[in-house]
Amino acid sequence: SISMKDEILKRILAANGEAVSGQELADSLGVSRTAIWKHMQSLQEEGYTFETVKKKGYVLTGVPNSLSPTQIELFLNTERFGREIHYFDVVDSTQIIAHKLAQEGAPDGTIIIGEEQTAGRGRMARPWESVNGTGVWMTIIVRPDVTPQQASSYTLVVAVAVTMAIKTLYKQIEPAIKWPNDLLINGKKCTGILTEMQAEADRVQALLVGIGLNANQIEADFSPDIADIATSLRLEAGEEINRAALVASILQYLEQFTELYVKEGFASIKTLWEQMSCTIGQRIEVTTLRERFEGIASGITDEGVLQLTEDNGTVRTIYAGDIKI
Ligand code: BT5
Repeated sequence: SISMKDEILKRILAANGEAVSGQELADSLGVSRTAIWKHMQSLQEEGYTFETVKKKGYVLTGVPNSLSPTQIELFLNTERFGREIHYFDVVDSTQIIAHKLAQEGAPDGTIIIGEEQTAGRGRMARPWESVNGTGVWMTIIVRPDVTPQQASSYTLVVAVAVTMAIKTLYKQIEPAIKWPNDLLINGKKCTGILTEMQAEADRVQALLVGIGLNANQIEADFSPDIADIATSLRLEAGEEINRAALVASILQYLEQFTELYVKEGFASIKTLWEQMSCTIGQRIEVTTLRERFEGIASGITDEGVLQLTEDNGTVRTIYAGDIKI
């Protein structure tokens, strides 16, 4: 079971380089010595390395740079978000798996993570580059008690949560939110969000919140298509990113903000969003499915709708689209 393995790992980590004996672990956890040994084998398969000191026990010598449930649970501080984890080495798209799991009744806060995606996607079926082991390619199944119409602003809530997590862990960088679903650092995209929905006419059954976050890529990891527009946290922060800690922090902020959003609507998060946004006040070009507008991004409504003031003074409300700053 995951929790026993986590407990063993936690105790070995807490020992801070001192040896922890298998017998001691078995006694204090109330399981057999063989059970402990099996869990140690399984941890080794996940990439943890140990030195066994004769007669003394195990010393942890290395942790994997992975997003395995064990790694995430080490940092996780939430009630529901991330408490059910589906973890894969390779997937087509975590969105596809999430759709299926949501239909089968997966609980609120279930997450799906792939180390690599072969068909990662953005909005309108655009491709999303998801190189093996470098980023966070995750979908969260969220079941908020809101109407489909209200849910359209949820992407903005996610953007605030991810920004908070990044800022908290890496004080030297500050992402800016580009409406509706991008986080930029120094003008380059480090995160994209894709929110899909399963709903009835008046009730959301599930939101499938895809987060694509570039964590440890170096320049050579980006294809020529996006080399000029993409960046990673590592490139900007100048240090290796602990993806598991980052995922745990994103989940914690998202759980908090989602609660607020369900109780009080997007209006309760709007001020934070405005502070983090690089869109408001800028001259922008908006492309929607059918039209193109140009003007000043003059504000965001309590419903999360973007307002654009054209040069002739006409105010347009933009529900969805792409903007160029
Ligand atoms: C997005 O779409 O930005 C939403 C991306 C969501 C990806 C996550 S990963 C987990 C989950 N599973 C999935 O299959 N998807 C979600 P959009 O705003 O349409 O932007 C797409 C555009 O971003 C592409 O056309 C490229 O120009 C650019 N792009 C592609 N991969 C990128 C990357 N790794 N980093 C930065 N930009 C990228």
